[in-house]
Amino acid sequence: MKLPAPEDFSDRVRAAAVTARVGTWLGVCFVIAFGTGLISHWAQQPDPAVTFPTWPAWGYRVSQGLHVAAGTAAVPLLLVKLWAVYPQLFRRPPRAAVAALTDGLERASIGVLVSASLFQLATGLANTAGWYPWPFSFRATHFAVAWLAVGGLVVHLGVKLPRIRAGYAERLEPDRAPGVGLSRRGLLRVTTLASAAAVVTTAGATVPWLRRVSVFAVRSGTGPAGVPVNKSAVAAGVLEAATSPAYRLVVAYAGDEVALTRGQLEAMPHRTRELPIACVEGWSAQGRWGGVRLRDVLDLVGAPPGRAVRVTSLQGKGPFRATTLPADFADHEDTLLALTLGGEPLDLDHGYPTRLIAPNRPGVLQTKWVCRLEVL
Ligand SMILES: Nc1nc2c(c(=O)[nH]1)N[C@H]1C(S)=C(S)[C@@H](COP(=O)(O)O)O[C@H]1N2
Ligand SMILES: [Mo]
Repeated sequence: MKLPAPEDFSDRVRAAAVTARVGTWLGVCFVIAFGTGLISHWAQQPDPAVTFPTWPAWGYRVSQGLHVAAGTAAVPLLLVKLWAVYPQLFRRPPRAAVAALTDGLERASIGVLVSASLFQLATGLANTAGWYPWPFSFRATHFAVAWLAVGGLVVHLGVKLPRIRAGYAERLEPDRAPGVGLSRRGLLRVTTLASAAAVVTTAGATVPWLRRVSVFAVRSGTGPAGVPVNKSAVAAGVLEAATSPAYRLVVAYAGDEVALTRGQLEAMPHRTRELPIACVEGWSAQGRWGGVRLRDVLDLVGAPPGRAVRVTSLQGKGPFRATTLPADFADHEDTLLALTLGGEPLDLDHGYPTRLIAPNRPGVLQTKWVCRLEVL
């Protein structure tokens, strides 16, 4: 069997004029996804050197929405880019030793870039669907491979800069002949359309006015009080403890403890705040939360401001059963122990008897079914 050569593939639309342009959009998507990915990683760090800001309240919602939209838009772009350049795989290596070495190194760097890109888009997409069919930690791995992808991208841009320039200098339709199938311009149009369609049919998970057209959005606008549910009370195994008359919220500081019933929480000064739940998986929803200020509860045990708080759930196991709330968030005016959502008593699935809701915080850290607050 004889291996094909790059010339054996139709190269009418597989031109540098096309790959340079598709590559540019792909690069833009990757830069947005990388930047917002770093923000999300920072927001979820247990003990970062610089605490994540509490302002603006919608910041994480917008940043994570952009992250998922950029990754989604990148899927058709990457597929078209790979289709356009894969004949280059069959390029014969040069004979001269030094040239063969640089050729090999360049292929290796593209190998890293392509595998890292495919890995990021595949795991990211699975994550937006709440599907984790792998044994490794999603966040740590997605973060590590992001550096491989960006490193590979920088090398790739450096090596290909002359070719990218040439691609932009080349006309899109040098050989426009009628009836020869898709033109270069046509391929670019279809690619743009596919990318836009991918975003529009999914972004309703976070952009309310896109909900009706976002047929592929995983969670949008459904759930008690119009807010989706990530993990139900049954799935978390808290049904009994959350509805038991023996439920207490224990607040602890320096050996002192106070135990509060839900009724006692309800009797405290009540506040209402508009704050989003913004899941790392890409969906988000604004809610009108009512409840008591966390700071007011901490005052009951005489906890001074400036302390981080360990927040623990009734949930027995799972990575999200406890979180540490940095001092800036614990002391914030808008950080509540929610008792109501949308004017109704908090649903069991949203964290009844009470759940944490703080501004500009990833959903994964907004602990539900809170039963213990420990001032550190
Ligand atoms: N105890 C507990 N709290 C939790 C979770 C959980 O699994 N267990 N999931 C978190 C995640 S990932 C999100 S996005 C939000 C979603 O809140 P909701 O289900 O009320 O919309 O709750 C967070 N709080
Ligand atoms: Mo989440």
